[in-house]
Amino acid sequence: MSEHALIVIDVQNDFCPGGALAVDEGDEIVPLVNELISTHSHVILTQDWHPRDHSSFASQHEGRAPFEEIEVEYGIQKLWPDHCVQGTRGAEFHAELNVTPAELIIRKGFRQAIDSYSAFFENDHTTPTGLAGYLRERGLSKLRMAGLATDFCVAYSALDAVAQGFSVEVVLPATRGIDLMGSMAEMLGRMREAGVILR
Ligand code: VGL
Ligand code: ZN
Repeated sequence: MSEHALIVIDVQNDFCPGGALAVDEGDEIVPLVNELISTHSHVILTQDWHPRDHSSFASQHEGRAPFEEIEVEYGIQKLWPDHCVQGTRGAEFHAELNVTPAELIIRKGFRQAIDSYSAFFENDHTTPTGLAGYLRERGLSKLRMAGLATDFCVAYSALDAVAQGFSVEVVLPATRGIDLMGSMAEMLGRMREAGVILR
């Protein structure tokens, strides 16, 4: 068993084919993620968990369409199709994901007015989710990440984790990206530069 804590990011129906914000081949990572889950003694899951009127939804902004950007208090916010609404099927984990061994499920994006890509901080980069404190109290300093989407929630989680002093590996074959306007290349570059190990 690996001593790394495995953090499985947002393997939820809405990010898989047929879902509201489908990532190409998002479901294809599930067997590999399950293999990682079975070889790690500490498994943490994250779950994107938005209220129905979440401010990151284009539907909440008159005249705006998904994937446009708007300016908000904490900077630029990309607008998304309604996705991962609390209590809906789209917000549930993929049915084949082996969630049983998870020690912690961390939900994010549940505040109406602020989005949260990272498992560590909301998009204002100051509101913590509590994950860093949990990991420190548990003595877990080496992290390995997999899940969806490579260039959003996985990347921002990895960047925040290194900034918080954790060592971080991202298992790329166990991730898939959205890739909007070059975001995949950009975020892979930013992760590499920050010292994230890309496997
Ligand atoms: C995500 C966009 C909006 C993700 C979540 O999990 O990468 N992307 N909400
Ligand atoms: Zn979201």
